[in-house]
Parts: sequence; C-alpha cells; structure tokens
Amino acid sequence: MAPHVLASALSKPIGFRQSASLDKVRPGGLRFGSSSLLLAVSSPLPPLRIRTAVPAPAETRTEPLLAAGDELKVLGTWRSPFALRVRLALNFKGLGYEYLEEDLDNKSDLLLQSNPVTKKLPVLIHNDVPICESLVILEYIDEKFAAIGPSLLPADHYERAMARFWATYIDSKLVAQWLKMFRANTDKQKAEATRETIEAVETLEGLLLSDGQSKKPFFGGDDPGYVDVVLAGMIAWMQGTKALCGVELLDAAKTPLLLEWTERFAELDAAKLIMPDLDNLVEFAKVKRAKMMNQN
Ligand SMILES: N[C@@H](CCC(=O)N[C@@H](CS)C(=O)NCC(=O)O)C(=O)O
Repeated sequence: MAPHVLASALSKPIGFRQSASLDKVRPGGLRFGSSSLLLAVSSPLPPLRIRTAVPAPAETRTEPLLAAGDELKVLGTWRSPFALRVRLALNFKGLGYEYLEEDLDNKSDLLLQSNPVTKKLPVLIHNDVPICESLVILEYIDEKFAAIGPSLLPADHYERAMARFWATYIDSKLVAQWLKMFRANTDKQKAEATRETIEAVETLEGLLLSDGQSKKPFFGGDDPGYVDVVLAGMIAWMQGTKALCGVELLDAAKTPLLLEWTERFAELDAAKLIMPDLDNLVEFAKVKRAKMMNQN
C-alpha cells in the first residue's frame, strides 16, 4: 500500500451513522443465500453522524467513495475485536458506512436474520446483502472495492497466501488461546493457555522483522495491510491482559517491536477514533468473567 494512496484514502470523508441500539431498526429486505426476508426500516430517531477522518478539500477528491445507491452497514459491538477489523478495513479504504451497535444479550432481528447460521457479529450488509465472518468480510471489502482506496492484501499471490496464513494463525492461536487464558477455571488450564498465548505473541514479534533482520513498521511492510487490520482488533485486549489475567503481553524488553506497532497503529487516522477505550474494556471484561464464573 503506497503511503500517498493511504494518505489520500484517509483524507476522504468517512461518515457513518451510529444507533444507540438496534431496537429501533426493524428487520428486513435482507437476502441470505437465496432466501428473502422482510423489509428494512431504519431508526425513526435522528442518526448520530460521526466523522472518522478529516474530509479532503473537494478539489482533491478524485474517486467516488461508493457508487450512487451503494450502501454499507456494519453490525458490531464496541468491544468486538472482529467487528473492529471490519470498521478498520472500511476506514482504510475510505468507504463510508452506517455503524449499528448491537446488544449481544438481546440480539436484534436484523442480526439474527442477517447471520442465521452462527448469529454472531460482525456482519457487513452491502445493499441489503449480508456477509458474515470478519476475515471473509475483509476479503469481500478488498475485492468488491478494489478500485477504491488502498488494497489490504498484497498483489503478489505468494504474499497474499502468507497474509492469509498469518490471519488464520492470529485467530486459531492468539485469539483462541487468549480466550482460554481469560476463561480458565484452573491454574493448570491458565498456565497452559498463558504459555500458548505468549508463544503466539512472540511469534508475531518475529514477523515484524523482514527476513528476520530489519524492522518493519507494519506487518504489511511500510504501510498497514490485511494482517495489521486482523491483529489490530486485539490491540486493546492485549493491552488489557495485565489487568485481566496478570500477564504482560506487550513488554518493552520481550516484545519491543509489537509494543511499538500497537502504538503506531492506534495513532493512525483510520484507527484512533474507533479503538475501544481500555478502561471500559477491562471493566466490561471483568464483569463478564464474574458472570461466567457464577454460572459455572
Ligand atoms: N470467527 C468470527 C467470530 C465472531 C465472534 O465471536 N463474535 C462475537 C462477538 S466478539 C459474537 O457475536 N458473539 C455472540 C455469540 O456468540 O452469540 C469472526 O471472525 O467474525
């Protein structure tokens, strides 16, 4: 991703609407596979408009953000690392979208009808067609809007394969083991999951060295790309791990490159307004875990 391309994408207006809850949105008009569902009626409340980037002067805007009639919606929650990936990807591409905050304790009909298979977030709804699973959504955004903004995946086929490999690694190893560490019921379970999580973090630290030697600012190279967006969903969770699990994952001595990367990434225009607040996240996770423990 060439810096000027990213800079140009980020200088475009990125407006999205945020609803306090989806209670005000009635389901509909959505297709999942071949089935047709009911009509969508958006909130009667005036939408809150939030800009995530400073608009470029009109004369410097050369590309349309979305074709006329094109509409993107994201169903997410503020704390979801998976939903954050989707919002980051749209921001990097400079694509405007409507953001709908879901209540996972009371899933909206829109979510249930958009993702009847797993009933999970995030869902991207493009012109009333839902796409589910964060990594699938990222690839959809990159392919469907290839002509707009920078690409997330590299052009080279081998590099693309490697980026997908690391994205899968982040989910299957880092995220999966982090969750086990957070949910562990016994010291043995916790110690095992902690070891695995640290191993994943240290492996990712090594990935920030090109050819095992020179430092890369981003996993994508000089600019952020697919792997950056995938891992960035976990930045706040990694930062909160000390408070939640007593384990420092981002350590100036052991993982200096990853620590610097988290700071560099969180400062990007595409990221800074949508990264979750660390204190709120830790507070939320503590309450969640206490509830989980009570249920066991
Ligand atoms: N593999 C999925 C994971 C999505 C996921 O776990 N989403 C959570 C929120 S962080 C969810 O919707 N949970 C609701 C549930 O499990 O019922 C992805 O990458 O999109």
